[in-house]
Amino acid sequence: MLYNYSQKKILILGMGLTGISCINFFLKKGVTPKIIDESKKPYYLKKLPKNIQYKLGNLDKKWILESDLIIISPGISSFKPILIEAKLSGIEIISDIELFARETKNPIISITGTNGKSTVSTMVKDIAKNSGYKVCLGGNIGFPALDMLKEKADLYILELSSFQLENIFTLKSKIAVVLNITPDHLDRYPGGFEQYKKIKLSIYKNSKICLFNLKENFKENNLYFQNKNKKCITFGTFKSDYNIKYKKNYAYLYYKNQKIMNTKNTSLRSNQNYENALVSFAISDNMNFNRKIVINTLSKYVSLPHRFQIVHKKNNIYWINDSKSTNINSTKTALTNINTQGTIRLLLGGDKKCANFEELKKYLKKLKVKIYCFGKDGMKIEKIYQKNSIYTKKLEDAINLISKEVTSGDIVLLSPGCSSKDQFKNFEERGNLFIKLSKEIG
Ligand code: UMA
Repeated sequence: MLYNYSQKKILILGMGLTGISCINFFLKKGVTPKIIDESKKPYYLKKLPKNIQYKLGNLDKKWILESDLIIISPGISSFKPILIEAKLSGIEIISDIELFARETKNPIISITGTNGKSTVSTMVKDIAKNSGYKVCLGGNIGFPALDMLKEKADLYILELSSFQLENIFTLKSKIAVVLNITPDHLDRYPGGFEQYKKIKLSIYKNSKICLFNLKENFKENNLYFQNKNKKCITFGTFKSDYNIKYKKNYAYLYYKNQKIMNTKNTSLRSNQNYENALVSFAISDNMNFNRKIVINTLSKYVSLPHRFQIVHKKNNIYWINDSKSTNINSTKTALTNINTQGTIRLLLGGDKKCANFEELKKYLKKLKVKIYCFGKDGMKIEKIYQKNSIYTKKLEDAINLISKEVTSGDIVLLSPGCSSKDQFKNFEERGNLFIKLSKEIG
């Protein structure tokens, strides 16, 4: 179906990366939309092309209710009362991913999950590229989906957040995967974890091949899997189609009973990353990529920055940057990856997004750990482990304190379990500050 936007009154909400990509998309089609941002000084205002009408500071009711089509940025909740009112009055509200999906017939691989999305997306991108595809990766990874259209790729990979999935309707992925689902973004969803989960699972709605995690047990009662035209493949447990066997500290990836890869000669060194490689293998097999190319690419794969990255080592003290940890589950994973006789000096804090940090207590109990809390929810988080914890307002104050207390054999771990947005532009800025300070004072 060809969509015609020329007669529509189009309004874009949010002037971030997404909003600007939407403006450029419509201008290229000869349509001039309007845009609103709730901030009085949005960072990307400087990128707004001339002659675009805009409003800043609040969601202008008149502009919203007189529009025919609204494109909502992922950072803006679709559950705001004015947007519910707009929807009820028949105004179409969609995401930039929906716009993208309407524009291409080329195959799309869609990847979501609470953790591991960017790793799997980049692994699959590297494999596809080495297999000769003109491939493009976009979405939550930091490259807006609509900007991918300029690249004229023959295969698209979408990393999708729950925020983006909220307003997608016609996306037909060749392969879709939900890597895992653990509580996150609970401040955004009035219906709590169940609603978050339902939104994540909607990725399977129109997809041809559904790759799902048997551990998560969400196949049961799921309408999307009852369609006979869909192919379902599993990973995640020893019973799944794609599974992992551990022998002498190494992980072997299997398809059913057939060994497909030994991870010994790779730089992958955590259960999470073995599983990420396994999922990439499953996607690749279903894209008919050559297995030798898959093994070769995964063997050379280097982890993305800010994910359990050793950034400094001096006087037998390791400084590990895991700033991408924006929820409790990724902090738990980081803690299970650590083996030391010394003290783990764990930096936690930021915006906890209504998460329950009590869950972390049982992991902390097993370890020799001191926690240093900072940021918006730092004071609340500090209370869960009063045995050995301290609160400072800022990350830099906490690192200063650590530099005075740290001794040989210790590990300093930034795995905050929270969003960075209360004090930083994004998790990269938070991680970069940690790297800088660890080198200066560590
Ligand atoms: N804004 C409002 N009202 C709000 C919230 C935001 O007006 O209630 C305005 C802000 O003032 C700002 C603009 O909206 O000017 C920002 O829009 P946005 O928050 O949607 O951010 P973008 O720059 O468009 O980036 C978005 C994704 N951001 C979020 O989902 C929060 C990026 O994911 C994504 O890479 C980008 O689109 C391109 O597709 C980032 C992210 O933090 C990495 N994702 C979350 C995560 O991974 O946990 C989901």
